[in-house]
Amino acid sequence: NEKEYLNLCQDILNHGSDRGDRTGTGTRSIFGYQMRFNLQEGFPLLTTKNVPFKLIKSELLWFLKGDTNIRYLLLHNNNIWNEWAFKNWIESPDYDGPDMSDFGLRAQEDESFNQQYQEQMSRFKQLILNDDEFAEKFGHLGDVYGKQWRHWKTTTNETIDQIKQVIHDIRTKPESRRLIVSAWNPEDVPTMALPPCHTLFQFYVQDGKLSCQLYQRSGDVFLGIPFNIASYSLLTHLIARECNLEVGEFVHTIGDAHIYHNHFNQVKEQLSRDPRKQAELMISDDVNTIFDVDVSDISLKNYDPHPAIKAPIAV
Ligand code: THF
Repeated sequence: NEKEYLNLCQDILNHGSDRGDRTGTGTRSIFGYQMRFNLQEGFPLLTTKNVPFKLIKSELLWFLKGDTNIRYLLLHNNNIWNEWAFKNWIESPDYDGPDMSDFGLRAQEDESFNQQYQEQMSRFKQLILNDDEFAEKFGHLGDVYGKQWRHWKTTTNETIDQIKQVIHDIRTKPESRRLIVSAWNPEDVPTMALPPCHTLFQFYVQDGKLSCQLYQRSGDVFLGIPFNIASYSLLTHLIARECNLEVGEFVHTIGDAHIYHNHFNQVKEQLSRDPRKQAELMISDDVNTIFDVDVSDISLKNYDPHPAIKAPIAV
């Protein structure tokens, strides 16, 4: 199972093209790749490095709540989306600190700048947590996943709850070939902090088992993809439970699958490690519906990974 991921890494290192990218970091990339994870064999959280599952849980529950404000994530000690909200603040007239343009790259190259950046970032986080008006103004990432999944806006000013709809359709028309949720809304793309990487997913029911395929337009293979695999596998478990089905497969299809140049050493370290037995996912029996599931209702049994491997995120 985990071999699927390790093969992808090796394939990019061996056969990828070195390319520039939006973030200025540089990547090695291939186009069009598919991995399959049989969810009956265990939960596909990577074991060749420690992947922080609690961050994956709170991010997915944040999407499922239809929330697009990072305040919820910060309340759960989840910092993975901070940079994108921070960018809105430092580019606004309200920002009164030192120049933060291009902070992602400069923080990695210049230690004295990095200190300034850390100071501004912690000020930003405190404001989001403690100042309602500030959080309302700068905590939103635009019309990202939560908005499109739960409150897709129509031309007639109604909203479509794609998650509720797809659950209803899975229950009533399991053979449907239209069990789709789309996060890609061309009208909203220009105002999103980051246009959705996980563009569209589709469900499929066979022999009482629910499978899910994700089309991801762009994948940061070292940092993002391990999160995405676990996140959509968890989503498949949650939706299956809601529909009284077993889990089938998670099929992960990626457009531009890339490794950032400053992640190469980390990937090689990871490839030198042997995968261990997969963890088991546990969802509390107290959960009635996935719309009121809490982070504490979801846990892993027997997750025994190799140590974490640190890497800088490209912004
Ligand atoms: N931008 C880039 N360049 N890569 C991405 O994967 C990505 N995401 C989201 C939005 N923009 C992206 C954010 N998802 C980490 C993991 C997922 C993220 C962002 C950051 C990360 O740094 N993970 C660390 C642990 C971090 C921690 O402990 O706080 C890790 O080691 O896994 C694609 O969804």
